Amino acid sequence: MTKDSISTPTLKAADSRHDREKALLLRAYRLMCMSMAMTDKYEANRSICKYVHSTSRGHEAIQLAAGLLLQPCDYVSPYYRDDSMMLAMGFTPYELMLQLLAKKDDPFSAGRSYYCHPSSRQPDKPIIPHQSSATGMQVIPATGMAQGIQYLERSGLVQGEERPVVLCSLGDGSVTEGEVSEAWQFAVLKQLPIIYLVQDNEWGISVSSAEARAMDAYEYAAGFKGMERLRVDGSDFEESYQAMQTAIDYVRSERKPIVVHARVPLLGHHTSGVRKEWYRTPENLERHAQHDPFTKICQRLLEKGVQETVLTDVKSETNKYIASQFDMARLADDPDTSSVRDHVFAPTPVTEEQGVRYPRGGAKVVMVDAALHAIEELMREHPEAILYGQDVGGRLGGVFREAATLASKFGDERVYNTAIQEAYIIGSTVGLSAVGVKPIVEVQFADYIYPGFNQLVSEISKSCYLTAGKFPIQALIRVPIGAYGGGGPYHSGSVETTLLSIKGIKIVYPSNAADMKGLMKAAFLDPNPVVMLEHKGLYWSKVPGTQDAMTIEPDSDYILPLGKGAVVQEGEGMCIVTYGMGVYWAKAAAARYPGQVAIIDLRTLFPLDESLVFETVRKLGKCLVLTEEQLNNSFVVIRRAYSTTVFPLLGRASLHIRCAGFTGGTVEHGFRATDVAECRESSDVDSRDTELLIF
Ligand SMILES: Cc1ncc(C[n+]2csc(CCOP(=O)(O)OP(=O)(O)O)c2C)c(N)n1
Repeated sequence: MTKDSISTPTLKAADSRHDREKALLLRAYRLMCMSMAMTDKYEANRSICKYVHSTSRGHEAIQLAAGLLLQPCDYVSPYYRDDSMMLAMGFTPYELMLQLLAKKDDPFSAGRSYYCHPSSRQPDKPIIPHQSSATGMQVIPATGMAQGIQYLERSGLVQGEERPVVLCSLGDGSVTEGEVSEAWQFAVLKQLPIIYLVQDNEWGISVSSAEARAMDAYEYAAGFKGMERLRVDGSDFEESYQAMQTAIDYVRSERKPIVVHARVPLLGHHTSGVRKEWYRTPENLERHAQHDPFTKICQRLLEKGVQETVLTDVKSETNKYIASQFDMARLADDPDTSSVRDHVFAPTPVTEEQGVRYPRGGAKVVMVDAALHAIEELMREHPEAILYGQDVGGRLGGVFREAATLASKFGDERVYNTAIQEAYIIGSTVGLSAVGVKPIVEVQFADYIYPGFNQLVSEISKSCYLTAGKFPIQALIRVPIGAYGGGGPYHSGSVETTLLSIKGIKIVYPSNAADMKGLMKAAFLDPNPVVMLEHKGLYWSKVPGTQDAMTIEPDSDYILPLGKGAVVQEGEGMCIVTYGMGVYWAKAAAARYPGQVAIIDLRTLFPLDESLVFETVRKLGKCLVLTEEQLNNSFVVIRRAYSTTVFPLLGRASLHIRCAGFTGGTVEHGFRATDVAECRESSDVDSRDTELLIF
């Protein structure tokens, strides 16, 4: 083991500890036998294993050391090769096999996910949030857990002596992912209590370390000032145990980050589906075999005076035990297919509109302030709520002043700037949510949500479903959106269709101040991830025709559930279904036809108020869908629910209109608001029994 600056007593030095060490070695040996027997069992039964799987063969020593040293108060993000670590933390082979075979009682995902993709809230073990298959992507959520723990400790929201650490485990191949860098930057900047354990077997899949990197993880970590580092031979159990003890003690006492770089051989296949002999030479396999942790641990036990017969007895007992566990798991119930739709979302407590929307004598408020006041009231009531993002801290309070004054009211520990790292901003909410902090984060412009999209898709949206409801992600993600004030191609974008393609998140798009405040409250109280799209052109009602976005400010108790649209105005002849800025374009167009045009403001794009839309369309027979999105591939056209389910019944025309680049009263290209009405007239003339798409 080499180390930067930490000093510890050596394990082998103290004779008085001889028996304890022998017992520990024997314990590790037994677990190693178990995990090896599992690898063999799975290999022999590949045809009945539901998905591809990886096992820890070759990585056992470092994983067992880590798993044995973690405490129930700790948090862990194991990766797909960490089955030995899982055994050492106390999970049974049977539990792991239930996931391998996609069984109903799989304690991690109820049969929904691959082998060794754990998640757990068992009280006698470390907490494990959702683990995805995306290599390296767990580093941001895991760092978010350490960020949350630090906040809870510093704000006095946790009592007691426990000082939890976070262990984030990953392969060497994943360290080259850009998101690892965002997480490490944040961890060293904030000095978070986290151990990054990199298991370096010198392979990605078939990509060798020589092809993939100019430096290993230990060398790379040197660039992150403030990151402590350890190197260890991860095939030697005693050395691994000592290194992990050192690392865990350091983080538990110093509350600072550390990278442990463990060199390990890869003795098994990459996965059951990608076989080692396809891409590794006999020489390479032989070189790795020389570092087999099993050979090493046997050797050490013999040196310590353990009889060889004891070792062979343990091995054969373990083989029998694993065989019986596998037989049991194989016979366990498969999931009930009726449960396949369960757990996409956790139930929300907010189902009804509550509180006073328009208090008597109340003052009018612009939308941006309605949002600000909602956040302020939430943060006052919930000390576990924090707000962060680019420029939202005290100096500026957001580029739209949408978070102005919050840092001075709640302090820099609760409201702060982050670097330009959208992946971290979004993905860290997974970790914060797992430790019980309620994050409100901001992406500065909708156009820049894309670097965070991976976290939204790979980690956030799937967490509730793939943990069978154990880890819904409570995350409120504020995103200023839309065309306003000459923003141009990178500051005016609409992203709702792209967001709507993600199953497992909710999307809110208010069009006025009262809705903004009520929906912001519901979004925060929702246990699921909610993206709040906030139109920049409506923030101050400065765009001509958007004065109605200013409303009387609702009382602090006002909450508006997600998924309920509003009838903005009644009309007899047709309806316009829209949201956000579209509401004001619709009103302007409809003014030419008094009493004729009903306008529906969707307010939430997912969940969608389908019953309101369908009832209105059924009643009026003509519908126009209006959006600010770009011309091609908007959800209003992709989603043909209205035309396929409603219009065929009526034999009437449906009309989808999309206005691109419209910046409130002026025309960049595309339509003027009045074009909407003109299109309506043309549909009366010649579009009976057809669906008309107008570009
Ligand atoms: C983001 C992402 N890209 C690609 C893959 C496909 N993939 C699965 S494992 C793997 C190699 C990972 O290597 P490493 O991190 O060193 O872990 P090891 O399997 O060697 O333990 C790749 C490329 C993935 N799962 N996720």
